[in-house]
Amino acid sequence: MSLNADVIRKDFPIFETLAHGKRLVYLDSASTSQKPQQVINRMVRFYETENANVHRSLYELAEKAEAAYEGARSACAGFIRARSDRSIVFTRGTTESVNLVRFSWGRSHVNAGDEILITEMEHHSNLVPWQLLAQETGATLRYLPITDDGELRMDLLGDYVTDKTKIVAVTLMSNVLGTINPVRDLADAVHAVGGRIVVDAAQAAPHMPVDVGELDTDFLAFSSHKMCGPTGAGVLYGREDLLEEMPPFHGGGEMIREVYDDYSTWNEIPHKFEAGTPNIAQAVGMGAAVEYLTDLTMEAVREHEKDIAAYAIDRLQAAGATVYGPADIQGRGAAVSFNLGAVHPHDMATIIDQEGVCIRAGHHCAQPLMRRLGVPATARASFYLYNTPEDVDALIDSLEVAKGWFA
Ligand code: 7TS
Repeated sequence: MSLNADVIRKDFPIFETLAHGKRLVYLDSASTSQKPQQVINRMVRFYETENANVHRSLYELAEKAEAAYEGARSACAGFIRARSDRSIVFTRGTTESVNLVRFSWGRSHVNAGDEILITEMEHHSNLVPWQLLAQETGATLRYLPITDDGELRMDLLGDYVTDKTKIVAVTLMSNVLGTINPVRDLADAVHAVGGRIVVDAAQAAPHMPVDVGELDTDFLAFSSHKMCGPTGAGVLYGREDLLEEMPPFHGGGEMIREVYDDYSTWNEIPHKFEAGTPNIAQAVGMGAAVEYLTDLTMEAVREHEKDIAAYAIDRLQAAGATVYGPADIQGRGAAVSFNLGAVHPHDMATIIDQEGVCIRAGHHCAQPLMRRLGVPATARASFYLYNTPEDVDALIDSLEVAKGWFA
């Protein structure tokens, strides 16, 4: 089954707006996606007819709010094929999910002399938390290198996963290179030495089917706002037995069972990790986004993006751009980073904005990766289910305008 992006676009009201009087060509979905009317309507309906706090009250309205909130949790569990809703902790997004693992699992399991393994292509939010954990525990942070094509050096795994490795933290899909990583092989390697794996699925969950059982991952993080949902919501998936034995992250209301003057006992999972009033409407909106994507099927989303990314890469290369990341479309997603001769990515993004084209330029929160690629910055066009070949053509036309400025 394939997607009809022209039809899908009609679900997204933002595409009725113009950019500098021109058709809006939104190529920055790796930063944040646009939102369909179905998700917007679901949040409005929540506030108009179901709004109350969750897990506290015995009246009917609060039961409606709770059903909406917990329904979203079930939708998220189904989306990543988790066996139980108890594995789904709501957070503010990927960054908070990774930090939850850092503070809760990390501080109780990582000690001086241990090793934490990440990769050269991590986003800062799956890098800085581990750098901080290493600094506070005396553990060593190691980086699995990448090839010039932007693939992990899996041939070096034997040197990098050792009997000291406590955590491997890796992205399933790179936000800069688009690379889809062989996460299952990393999981098998770290499990063989008794360590745990944390998967950053911020870019993968919106764009391809994800199955936590197939990946055999211990933890997996993703953000609602990159997958048609609102900001302020996200998920930490954790294996139930690990979440059970982990200490709380934040302390406060909701996460306790009994509180005495000098100690407290904890609520059951996942509520142990959801202190205070959560982002209820955002979680409900995220549930609606999951339903929206599930109706289309993630297989169809992935197929559409393979087509559009392949077309974009062809046209960019024909226009003289250097495109980063794997050449084979089977091994990559639709975030396409590139540089075009002497045109600085920031100048390019500013010039093509005048043509209605939105791309991101900079280090993409991956400064160590930029150093590895030997560039200060790249331009990045990232595609999603609502992008069409017409958008690619508009990008290429706008790049010709940018080239003209520097000719
Ligand atoms: N991990 C990856 C791979 C990401 O691409 C991002 C955000 C994050 C983690 C952090 O997600 P957050 O929702 O907690 O902020 N990436 C980008 C990007 O590529 N451009 O802007 C944000």
